[in-house]
Amino acid sequence: MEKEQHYNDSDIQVLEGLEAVRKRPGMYIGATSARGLHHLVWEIVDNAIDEALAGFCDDIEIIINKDNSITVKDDGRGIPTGVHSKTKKSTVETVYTVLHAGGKFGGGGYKVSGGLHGVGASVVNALSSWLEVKVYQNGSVHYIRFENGGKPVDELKIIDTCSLDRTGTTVTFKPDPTIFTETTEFEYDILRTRIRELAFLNKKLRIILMDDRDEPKKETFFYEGGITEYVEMINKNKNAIHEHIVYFNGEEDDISIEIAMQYNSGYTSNLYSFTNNINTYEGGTHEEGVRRALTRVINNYAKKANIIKTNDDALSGDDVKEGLTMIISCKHPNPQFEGQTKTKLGNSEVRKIADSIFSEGFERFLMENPNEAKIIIEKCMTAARARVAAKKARELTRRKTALEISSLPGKLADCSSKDASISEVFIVEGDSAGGSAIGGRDSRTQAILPLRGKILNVEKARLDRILGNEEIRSLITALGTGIGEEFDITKLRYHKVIIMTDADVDGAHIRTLLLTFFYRFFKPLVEGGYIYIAQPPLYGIKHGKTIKYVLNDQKKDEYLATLNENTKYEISRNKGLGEMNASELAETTMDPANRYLLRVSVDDAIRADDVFQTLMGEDVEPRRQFIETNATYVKNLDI
Ligand code: TSJ
Repeated sequence: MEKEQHYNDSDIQVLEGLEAVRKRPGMYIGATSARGLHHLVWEIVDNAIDEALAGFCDDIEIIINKDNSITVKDDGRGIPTGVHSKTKKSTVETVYTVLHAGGKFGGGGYKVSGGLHGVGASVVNALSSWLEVKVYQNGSVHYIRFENGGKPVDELKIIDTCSLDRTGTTVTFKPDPTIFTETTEFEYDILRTRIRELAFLNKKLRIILMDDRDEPKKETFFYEGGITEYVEMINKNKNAIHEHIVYFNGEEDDISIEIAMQYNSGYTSNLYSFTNNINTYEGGTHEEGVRRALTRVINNYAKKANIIKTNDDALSGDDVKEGLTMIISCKHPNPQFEGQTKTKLGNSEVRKIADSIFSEGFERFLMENPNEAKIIIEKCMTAARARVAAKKARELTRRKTALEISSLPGKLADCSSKDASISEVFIVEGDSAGGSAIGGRDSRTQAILPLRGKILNVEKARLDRILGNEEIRSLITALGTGIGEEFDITKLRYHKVIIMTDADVDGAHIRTLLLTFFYRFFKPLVEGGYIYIAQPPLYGIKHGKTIKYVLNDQKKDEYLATLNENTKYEISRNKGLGEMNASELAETTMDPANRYLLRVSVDDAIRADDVFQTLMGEDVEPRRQFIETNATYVKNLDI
């Protein structure tokens, strides 16, 4: 009864707002998959980061609790606890119940971070079974709890005292399983990757991540050097070719730009840009400004040093980024995000600011460090020579395809459909798995491409050698899009490109190699969501004459619970796809009606690149460590 007395007209309006979020969660957090689930955490963490950027918070703690609820804690000023003039309720309650209210309270804040849609706390509340807030302020602990998708149980109340110097906000929420039907289980590594990134991007901010579930974990992320340390980490398993990590920063019209860079002996570039802590995967004006300046400054230096004599010898944008690891971080009070995934910075004024901050700093660096300058220029000149050689190699492959018109690779068992939108290709390791897959496929829409052994380590080879590799060439021709300048997504022959490897470390390794290859050479396919990972079952449960294959531990437990108590059974861990016969493979892994496919995102590809570096880099030590931590699975890995 008491509860009902709280509700008046404006309450009803508010609840309708949150109801809209529950009706169409995808509109607010992108999806209700694992990705959307983790997005909830970022919506809350962003608020704490804002408080840190405003200069009032040094420590943030994120805890995955035993029940898969999440706690986010900061030591900032605490959300204002007074009555809000518009809603006549506490600001805390307002922030959590009015759409788009987040961050706009109290004023004076420099709102720079922001989630996918920047909608904040009320959306998280709407999509949670329950959510609790504690605000520590002026010696009091203020508390409010919401239940059933954002309904306040009571108004904001003081429940305790605390020491006067204790301030901050603590939020705990439990995602609603009726909304997140795929999963409500948080993945430590997903949270870890982004939290570490946030710590790199906001130097001197300390972020602690804890996992209180079965395997307790605790890690602290704190980087005095910010993005300089980020570059150092990326290059850790590569060979840096010059000593200093070059760092520049500057600010103009409230727009600040930071750049850190270092060349390594590899052939690919690792260039990541951010605006207000958001990864601008699609680049934009900050990136364009820096790239333009990099090419110009290096060419000018090489001309002055008489290394380049004519304009024909000028270095291209690709030449100067070979082996370059670079992070660009921009903070902008009013960013315009454009592009297909809204991850491209559009503000045109940033181009010139980024250009001038980078070129002034880099010119001076080259002047003051002639030895490092020489190493860098030489690296770029070598890249330019390789570019000319690669062009010749590519012309060769092109002429060949022109002659043999539709020369699909012999190993490809193509599907009969020519409609790419319903066609899929399974990339499988080895001929025996290939045989099972061919036997089990629906030949109308499913093509099979068996690869022999491991594909080339693209990190260690230049384009001319990569194009010379047979496995890679069959992959490229099977996909149909061409590569590099010729890439044309409309020629893609299958809209699902499915990596199907064994459920063991060897399989994971090959999957990683393929993901890295796709990320490096077919990025639009990764960005467009065309790349998938098949999930072969992890276990076989044999009882009597039947064998039931199950995807993972959870499904195993679920299935065992359905068996009679005295039923005898045997569990085998599936080692290879080849161990299943064609119909078993089809039923568990390939048939669209039963299978589980994972769609690969750019984040996954970046993480794969990380693992890849660990496994394939020059350094033995990190590889040894990786194998030690994953020792239980590493039986077949030949090192
Ligand atoms: F919004 C939220 F609930 F998601 C959330 C907010 C979650 C977490 C973990 C922290 C926060 C938060 C908000 N931390 N710190 C603040 N700060 C303010 O809201 C605040 C305090 C004072 C003033 C002021 O001008 O006096 C302004 C602001 C924005």
